[in-house]
Amino acid sequence: MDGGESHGKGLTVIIDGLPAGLKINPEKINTYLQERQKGYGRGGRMDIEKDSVDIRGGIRGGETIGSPVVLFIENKDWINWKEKMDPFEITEERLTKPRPGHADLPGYLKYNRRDLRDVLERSSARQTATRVAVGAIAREILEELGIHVTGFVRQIGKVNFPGQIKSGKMIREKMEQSAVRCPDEETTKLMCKEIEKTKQEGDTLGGVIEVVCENVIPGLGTYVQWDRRLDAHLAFSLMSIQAIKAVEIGSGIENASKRGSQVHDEIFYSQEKGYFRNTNRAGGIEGGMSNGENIVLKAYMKPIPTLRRKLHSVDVENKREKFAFFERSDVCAVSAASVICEAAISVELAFFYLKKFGGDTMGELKENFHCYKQYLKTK
Ligand code: EPS
Repeated sequence: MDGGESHGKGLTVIIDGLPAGLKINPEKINTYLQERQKGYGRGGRMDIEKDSVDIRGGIRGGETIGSPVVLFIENKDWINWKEKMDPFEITEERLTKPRPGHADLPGYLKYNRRDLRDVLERSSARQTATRVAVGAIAREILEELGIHVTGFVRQIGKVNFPGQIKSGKMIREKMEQSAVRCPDEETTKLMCKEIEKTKQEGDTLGGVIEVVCENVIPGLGTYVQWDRRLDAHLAFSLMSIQAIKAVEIGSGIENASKRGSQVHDEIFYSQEKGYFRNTNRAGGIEGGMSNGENIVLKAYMKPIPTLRRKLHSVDVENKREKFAFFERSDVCAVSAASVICEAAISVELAFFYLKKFGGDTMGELKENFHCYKQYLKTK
């Protein structure tokens, strides 16, 4: 559970259910938070913020102690919004011209507000800073179990990187050097050019993020109840990120127009590898369970709805035709979203590992995990 407004004092998140004995390094959390802030096409707000984590509970001596972990991330911009964001002050200045594509209008109707700021403050993607902080902790659990999750930018606007990615781990360095978290230098240049052009035209851009999960054991999730399927949970966690409007598992979209014989990944066996496939169109999930191949997902992000180019709207005060309001904003946040998708999938995977292998402590979790791996070798 997390809370806090975009221009309020900061964001708080409480993580319940972490095993005791997990080593936590705040610097690693901070590096990850700062990774989310980067990316060509981000707006002026990112020059103000320098996200870092303030640990307020659940950790002693550099490790978790079994109690809820409480994290706080300060909003440096709050100082500039102190009066407007005061919990008791009533400000006369109001936002009344909702942006198409944003939460503004439905949120205003749902919560019976007079000022659209009441809606935009919490619906803002600022909230994703906490998801990334939680993701940094989830990654520590996954790392202990040898799992790697990589989220990179596949497409911005119409500029697509068509290369095959077999291992996310291998492209990490290239991706982190790219201004848009795309592992290819040439495509990065084209993407930046496209962002610049869009910015000059007062418009915004979306794109596609790909997440690859490596070294995942078979048997996470289950078909026995529809609400425990791994693919459903992973899709939910990506769809819950602001501006993500579609999710694809493996080559799910293309598969729909092919024949079964062209789609399903045939099964092989060898002494060294055990069961394996030569293709992975299923994206590592069959029957709602991981099958031991890489889990591959794509998240499709719509363009940001705050744009300088005017969009038609209605003033909610007097119902007159007006243009939607514009505030300082990002032109393209697909690279930030790739960090958020990576974090969100890490959280979900860590949750499934904890569920399968249990454990009040990291020791217990690892022991159960190794027993299962031994058992798999006998099958
Ligand atoms: C956002 C608008 C911008 C973004 C913000 C999300 O902020 P501001 O209104 O302060 O210019 O930069 O993203 C973040 C603050 C962040 O940390 O990612 C919006 O309206 O969703």
